[in-house]
Amino acid sequence: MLEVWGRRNSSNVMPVMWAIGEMGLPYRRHDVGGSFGGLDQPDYLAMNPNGRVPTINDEGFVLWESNAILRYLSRRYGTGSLLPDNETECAIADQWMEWLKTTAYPHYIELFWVTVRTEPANRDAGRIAACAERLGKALKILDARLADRAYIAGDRLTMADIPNGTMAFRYFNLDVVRPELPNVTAWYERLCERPAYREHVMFPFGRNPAEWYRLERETGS
Ligand SMILES: N[C@@H](CCC(=O)N[C@@H](CS)C(=O)NCC(=O)O)C(=O)O
Repeated sequence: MLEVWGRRNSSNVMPVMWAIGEMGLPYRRHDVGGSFGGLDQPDYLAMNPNGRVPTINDEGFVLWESNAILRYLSRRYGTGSLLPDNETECAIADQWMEWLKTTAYPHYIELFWVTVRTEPANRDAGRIAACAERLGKALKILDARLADRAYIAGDRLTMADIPNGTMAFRYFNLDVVRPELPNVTAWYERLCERPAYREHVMFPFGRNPAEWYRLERETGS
C-alpha cells in the first residue's frame, strides 16, 4: 500500500494527500514533522536525507519533494485525469506547478509565518502588508489565467490545480488584505465543492501558534 510520511497540516503534504484523495488511492499516512518530530531519526533520514516532509513509499519506491511526488502519482495513477494525456496541456500544468513553487509560494509561506505562526504581540504589520501585497500581485497573474477556463490547465482539474489550490485555501482564510481576484475566487469556490479538497485541505489551521499546534495534534491521525 502507498505510504505517506508527513503531518496533515503541512503545506507540502496536503497537495499529496489531496491528489491521493482525488484518485481514490488506498494509503497509510504517518504523522511526522512539526510537533510529532521524527524527521531526525536515522530511519527517516535514510528515506529522505533532507529531514523534511512529505516522503512516500509506493511498493518499495521511495520519493520526496512534493511536486515530484504529485507528478509521479499523477503519471502512475492519474493519466488522463490529474495528468493530462495531451502533451501541451501537460506542459502547461507543469508550468503552473513550477510557477507556484518559485513565484507565489515564497510570498505565501512568508505571509503564513508572519501571521499564523507568529505570536500576535510580535507581528510586524508593515511586513504583513508588504507580503500580502506581493502575493496578491502574483495571484493577479493566476487570475488572468483563469479568466476563460474553469481550472488552471483547462476545463477539468489537473495536477496544476493541486498545489495552487492548497495555497488558495490558506490564503482565503488568512486575515490579510486581498486584491480583487474574481477568477481565482470562482476557481477556489469550485475547489471547495470537491470532497477530496474538503477532506485533505479544508480544515482549520488556527490564528496563532498555540491554536496551530493544538489543531496539528487534533487533526493528526
Ligand atoms: N520542497 C519540499 C519542501 C519540504 C518542506 O520544507 N516541508 C516542510 C513542511 S511544509 C517540513 O518538512 N518542515 C519541517 C517539519 O514539518 O517539521 C517539498 O515541496 O516537498
